[in-house]
Amino acid sequence: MYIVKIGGSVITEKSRYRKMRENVISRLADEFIPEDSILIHGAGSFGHYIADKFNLNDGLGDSNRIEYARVALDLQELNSAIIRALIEREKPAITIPVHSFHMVGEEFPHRRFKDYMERGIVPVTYGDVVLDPRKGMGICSGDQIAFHLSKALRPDKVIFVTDVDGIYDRNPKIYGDAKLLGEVSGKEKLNFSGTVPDVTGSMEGKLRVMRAIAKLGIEVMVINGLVRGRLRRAMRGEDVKGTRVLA
Ligand code: IP8
Repeated sequence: MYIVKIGGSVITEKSRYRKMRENVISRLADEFIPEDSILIHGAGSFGHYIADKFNLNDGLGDSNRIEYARVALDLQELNSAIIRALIEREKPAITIPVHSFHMVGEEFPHRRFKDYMERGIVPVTYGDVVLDPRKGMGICSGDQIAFHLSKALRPDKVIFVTDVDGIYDRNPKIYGDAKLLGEVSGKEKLNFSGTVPDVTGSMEGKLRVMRAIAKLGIEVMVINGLVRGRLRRAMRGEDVKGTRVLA
């Protein structure tokens, strides 16, 4: 069984509010292998833009209810585009939005994901707004969902699909001489300066989640979703350019 997490920066233009990359969504839907898989996607400019502007991760305030509702709607629209792209390719996919069933601090309800997979339907979920017992509302990132589902369902592999080839020793978008790392464990000294954190964390935080999944004994890969064929080949178990994350 595979869990695939597609980053928001792959399927949207992060600097333009609600701007999808339709051609990338179509191609990744082509490449995605539906058998025994769960798909999680990030929010990109359908979530982070408003979440950042109205501090949604700080919790529910007197005046930001409407923004929570708007982000939930925007994310449903992004999610619908992905579900539609899969269904158009005869890949049965169904959405399981986290805001509808999960409260932070409670055990993550994984059972329905399994139920759909057992029936040959791909459960698709995404980083979302979420109920929080302390601060009213908050945000649950796709990476956190990947961790919860990995812990409960023990997939063979978790593939993180990003907009770069993998994990580098420093930010490849700033440093031309950044070196792609074939493997990353806790030992390397990486330089994360210059990476722009979004509301759910920095690259450093994402790597922490990936390593937590690897610690469960699960194979974790980071690949580039903007390069044609990489997702398909990674899902077929072939060797692809990218980074293996070790515990
Ligand atoms: O893009 C964030 O999910 P992520 C969800 O997976 C929101 O970090 C609402 C910004």
